[in-house]
Amino acid sequence: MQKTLLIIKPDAVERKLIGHILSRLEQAKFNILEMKMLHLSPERARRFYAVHQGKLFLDSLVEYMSSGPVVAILLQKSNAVADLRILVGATDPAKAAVGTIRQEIGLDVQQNSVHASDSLETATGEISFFF
Ligand code: IDP
Ligand code: MG
Repeated sequence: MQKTLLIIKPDAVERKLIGHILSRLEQAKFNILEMKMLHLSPERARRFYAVHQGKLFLDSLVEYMSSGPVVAILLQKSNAVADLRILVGATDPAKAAVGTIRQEIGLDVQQNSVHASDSLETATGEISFFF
């Protein structure tokens, strides 16, 4: 069993999609181990996205991720990291596969409703960032 992290981003919390996303996760057989709602400060959001230092979209991303509450969710499943990335879909909702969460509810390449850890190593770091 692997662990991974999903974040419900501010656009999805604002649109009352928390329950919908939890339901998608449970339908896909993820175990929800821990869950926390919080409002990231710009400083903390910037630390979370430190890997994107230097990217043109970073300032805008930090502003968006600290614009309202998010929900951090610790998930467990066999092959959890890769399976969650598949369920979440491509970064740009317009390019995400049919049936993925981002294709279904994402607004645009920035406001794409959810974050998912991209490797086992990243997952470990991101889980300890929140839990
Ligand atoms: P990922 O979330 O699919 O792993 P990353 O490339 O790691 O995508 O980017 C992190 C987040 O930054 C994305 O989920 C999205 O919110 C935002 N982002 C990525 N690329 C762009 C862009 O080109 N314009 C605006 N925001 C972007
Ligand atoms: Mg990423």
